[in-house]
Amino acid sequence: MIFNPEYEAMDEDARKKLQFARFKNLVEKLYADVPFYRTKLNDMDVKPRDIRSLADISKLPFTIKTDLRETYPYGLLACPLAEIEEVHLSSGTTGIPVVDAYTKKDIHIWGESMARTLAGAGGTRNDTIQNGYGYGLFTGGLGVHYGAKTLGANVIPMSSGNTQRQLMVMQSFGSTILTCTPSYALFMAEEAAEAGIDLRKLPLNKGCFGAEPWSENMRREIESRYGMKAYDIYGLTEIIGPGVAFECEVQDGLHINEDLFYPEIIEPLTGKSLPDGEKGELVFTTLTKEGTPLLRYRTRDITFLRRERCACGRTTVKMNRLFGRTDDMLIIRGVNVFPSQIEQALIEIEGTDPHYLIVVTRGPSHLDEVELQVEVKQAFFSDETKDLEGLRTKIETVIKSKLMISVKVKLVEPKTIERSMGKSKRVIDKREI
Ligand code: DLL
Repeated sequence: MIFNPEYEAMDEDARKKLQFARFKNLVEKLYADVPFYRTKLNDMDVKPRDIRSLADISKLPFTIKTDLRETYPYGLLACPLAEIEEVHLSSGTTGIPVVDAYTKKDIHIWGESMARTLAGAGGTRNDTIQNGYGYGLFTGGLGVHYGAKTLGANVIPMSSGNTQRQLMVMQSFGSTILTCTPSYALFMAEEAAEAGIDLRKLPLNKGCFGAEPWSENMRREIESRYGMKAYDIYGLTEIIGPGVAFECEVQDGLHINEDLFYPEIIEPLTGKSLPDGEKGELVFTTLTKEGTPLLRYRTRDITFLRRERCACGRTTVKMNRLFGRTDDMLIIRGVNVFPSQIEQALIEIEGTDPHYLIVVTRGPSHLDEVELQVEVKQAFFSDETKDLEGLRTKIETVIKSKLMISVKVKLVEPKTIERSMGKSKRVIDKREI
């Protein structure tokens, strides 16, 4: 079912006109209301009146994660603070979070874009949606929640974790749609098998999975274990959260809600625009956002765009499943982590050297495990009274509280982690997904 055919199955010329009107409006608003953007446009000698077509977007500056960090928390606000009714955060490179501030209309549009997403998977008001994305600052929980409400479905706000209870609820309430990270879906399937629950016999028949990389292999595995259809959904906090793009029942590429988020693909090194079909970095301009609208935001995600007639009837452009990122961001159990954040935490702990190695694996449980190897300082190591166990626990606690991920710390002797003459290798990612 197409949730909003007026926009999702719109004639392409009409959509282009709509996108242009919204885009022009955005540039005017940013120039008038956000000093950060006014300065950027002035520096490039561009004025809102120079925007005469969508193609003129290439005259405008990009926005990058550092810009968000430098303007934290409210420097990019484009409306009075009193208009903001909700704020979400996700990890930034240095531990300064990325902020998305939503007005009433932004929340309404979030609900709309997520209702489209759930309907893309075949969801209707008759569904019971078991929402296993984390509720809180992470956008997954509330994003799906608002979408379910807009769709008119029944939503069970489980949040992530508490697997035994998830399985109990799934059985008692006959959940028909599961939403969570794909790795958590597989973990739950393992637990169900151990508890002797045959998921294929439950009413559950579809799931919307995203927030981390996953593969066709994982899709096949989830589909066969649950006896359901598994759909890929994509989004990022900076733009809105989930609701940016989603797979339809054809399961071949993700439809971008392009009346709301204008996509471009660029060559990461030069910033040059690339044509449809060519792989590069995905860039979004928010077309309707009021709280924290963004111009040409560089997502660091790599994909290509596909403009083709889809059998589902939607006319929106599709993005391919992601190929990876242009930066070193890791996603550990759905939490975004930059190696630099780990380094920052270690610098503050006495007794350690900033030489470390992050080894990520995905065990038989399908959940991510992190071993953090840390070099102990020579002086600490030769100290008779050294308390290695205390130091290990301390690092684990600090990382947990600062980065919200659990790691297993392995302390190693000074100078044992391989040094590099160039870019040091901080991460060994052994996950096969
Ligand atoms: O992960 C929003 C979301 C929630 C999407 C629930 C889907 C479902 P962030 O925490 O800001 O937001 O992380 C955004 O996660 O730039 C991608 O690198 C990655 N990501 C998100 N969806 C997918 C996906 C949410 N379907 C970052 N496949 C993005 C691969 C994904 N990577």
